[in-house]
Amino acid sequence: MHSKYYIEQEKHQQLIHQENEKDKEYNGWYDRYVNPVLTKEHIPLFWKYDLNEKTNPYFMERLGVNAVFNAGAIELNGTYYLVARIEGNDRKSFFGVAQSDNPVEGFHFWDYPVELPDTDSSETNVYDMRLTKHEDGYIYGVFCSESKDTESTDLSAAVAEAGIVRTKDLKTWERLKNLTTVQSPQQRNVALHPEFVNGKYMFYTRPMDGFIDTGSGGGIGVGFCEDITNAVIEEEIITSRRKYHTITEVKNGAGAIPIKTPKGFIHIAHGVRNTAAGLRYVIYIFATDLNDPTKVIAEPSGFYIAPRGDERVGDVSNVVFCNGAIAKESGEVYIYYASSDTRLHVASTTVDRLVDYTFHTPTDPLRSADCVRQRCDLIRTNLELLKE
Ligand code: M1P
Repeated sequence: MHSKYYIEQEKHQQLIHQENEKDKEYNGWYDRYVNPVLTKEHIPLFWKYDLNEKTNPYFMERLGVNAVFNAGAIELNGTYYLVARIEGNDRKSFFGVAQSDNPVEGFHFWDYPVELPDTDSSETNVYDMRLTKHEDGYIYGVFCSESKDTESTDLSAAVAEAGIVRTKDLKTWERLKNLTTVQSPQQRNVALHPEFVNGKYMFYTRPMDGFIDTGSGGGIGVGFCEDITNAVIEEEIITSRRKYHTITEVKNGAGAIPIKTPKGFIHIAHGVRNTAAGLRYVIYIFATDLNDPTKVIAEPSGFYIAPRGDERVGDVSNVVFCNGAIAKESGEVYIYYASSDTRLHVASTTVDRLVDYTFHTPTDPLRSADCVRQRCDLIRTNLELLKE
């Protein structure tokens, strides 16, 4: 064993065991935590270094890791699991399971990353797994499966599809056929609803014309299929629509698996707008009807989480992105969100607070004049109250 290993391993252990605490920022919606829950430094040393002094005299990383971010999340028997997107220095992403007994600290990776069944040699990259504990008894992982677009002369042209795996223990994964959406050539940010709807599996989709461009795809859609082992969606119904001059103007996409509350399913999604400095990704909330999950029943105005401070800088700056949250039976909610495609954070709230936020935050009136009227109404009422 190389002597440097012990020095680096000590630092690694300190990082994994460091306590996390709530940030001082207040908004009433949630608490952010000071430390990220996963970073590239959380990757075990034996994933990166050859530990043998003879073959690695300079103790160099042989297979570096560039970033750890966008994680699916699930609680099983009181343990918290994150299936993170890990990006090697070679740009390829893969998945790794990290677990902890505490939802805000102590996450450590299993000895090996996930080796998904390799069923298609044209699949080049996989990322962003959403984990659904489905009422059929399986845990499903739905992720982006990316291949080169062989019909284009552009070297960067790619095709994004939704890959589907299922498991009972996060260890043995059964690969199913990729999702087919008859109306949309490409898909990303696809997630599986946890319940059957009229006896069918329901997916949240994000129809796209191209790999980056959502083009004519109007927003987040839903679609149904009978057979999950050959999932074909004939028709996508757009629920959360992209709108002009809002946080979703360029694109949006499903995030965490919706949280079932007495008032509706609460969705933690992402919205993208353009700026002179490039795309800005924020997290927003909307709710759908318990009896008709295709129907949006609440759309609070604006963003719920936006990149802040150090979160704003990374490989793809000015991005926050969520594809995993855990809602405990006690009502506590942990939202795992990544910043700037580089690291993973947590924010904590409760179902009650989420419901209050979702159903009592005013909707976006879509015009400055109406927005200022909306704010003046709030100010007037408050000033009256302050006079009392
Ligand atoms: O780089 C920001 C995000 O971009 C993609 O999201 P979308 O498809 O909505 O543009 C995803 O690749 C995601 O992984 C990434 O965080």
